[in-house]
Amino acid sequence: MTPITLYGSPMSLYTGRARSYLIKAGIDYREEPHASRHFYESVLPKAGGRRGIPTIEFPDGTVIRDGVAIVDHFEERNGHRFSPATPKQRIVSRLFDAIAAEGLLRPCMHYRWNFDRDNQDFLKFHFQTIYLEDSVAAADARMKLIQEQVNPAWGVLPETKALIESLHLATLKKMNAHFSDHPYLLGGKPCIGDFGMMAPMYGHLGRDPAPLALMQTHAVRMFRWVERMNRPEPDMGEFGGREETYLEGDEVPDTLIEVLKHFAIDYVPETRAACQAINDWLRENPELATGTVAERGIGMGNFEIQGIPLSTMAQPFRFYVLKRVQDEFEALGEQDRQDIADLLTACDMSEVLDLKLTRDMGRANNLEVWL
Ligand SMILES: N[C@@H](CCC(=O)N[C@@H](CS)C(=O)NCC(=O)O)C(=O)O
Repeated sequence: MTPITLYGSPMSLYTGRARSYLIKAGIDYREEPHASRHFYESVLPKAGGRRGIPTIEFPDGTVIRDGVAIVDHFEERNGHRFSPATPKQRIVSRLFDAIAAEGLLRPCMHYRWNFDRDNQDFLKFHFQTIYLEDSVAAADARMKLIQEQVNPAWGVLPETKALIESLHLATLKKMNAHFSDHPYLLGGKPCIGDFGMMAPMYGHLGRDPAPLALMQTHAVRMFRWVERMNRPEPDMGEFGGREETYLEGDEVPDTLIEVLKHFAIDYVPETRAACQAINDWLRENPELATGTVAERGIGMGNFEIQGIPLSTMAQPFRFYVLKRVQDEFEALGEQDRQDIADLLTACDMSEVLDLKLTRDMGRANNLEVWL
């Protein structure tokens, strides 16, 4: 059978999630840069005109843009192979996906862009590969734009450096403790949350020279998880005879609760602030037609973490992914909901069930739209 094409880049955050899924699901694919004539002429128009990666193309020419939609497509086709069946594990899997892919951009950008000596040549090469024409100048312009405009909008500033670094070192420590006991988040098999975690933890934090060295030095068991997630076999020999299954009895290990509690420090206040900023905007724009494309950022959310003030771009997509956790929760019976509420309280995360946009989002023509 002809393989599918994955348009992506080794350095890309979101390609890391889709690639790992394709590998673990045993789907035959070939990865290419989104810089060919074919991409611009045939793929881009079908991707809603948004030149984002990951985007996949099937041999029949069908295109799916967006990592969440790509994973959804294959989960649907393979009987939800990487979605746990029990309530707590289902919620935790989706919650990791939501936090990891949308809530860890600050360390990703800080460790990529603020370590010039270690990362510069490496990044230049990679940025040049994503342009077809005038690639040196195009890469320079893109890198400048990210450093001058994107990073500040995501709260990567000199005054947040110490905070970002202390939070990331604690992330490494806590995840390392978890992956010392378990090969994957929920046992002997990856779940949707593992794939989400590959977004920040591979392309940026587990591959760029400076943060990779940090992970290898401080979190070797976590580094092994990153490797494992990019291999088709279970690759968990050091755990000796582990079954390729999720933990029994809907168990969520304490080590994972510790990780979520740590993520809550940053994720909860930022999500609360973004929710308010986007809902304010929605209130001011009641005439927005159904099907209007949801922009990547809508205004700024203001909040504090450990006494440090931050102002960051409020992203509707954060809620597009978080809503999946909330929908999962609302579909459960009363007892399960109570158990989940207790679990989330233990993680300092109970608020995430209530942080909702006043308008839902859907997808049309491979773009996120307001419903
Ligand atoms: N929601 C998308 C986000 C994809 C995305 O933003 N990808 C980045 C690279 S990692 C990109 O293409 N950025 C370029 C752009 O948005 O123009 C997903 O989950 O796949």
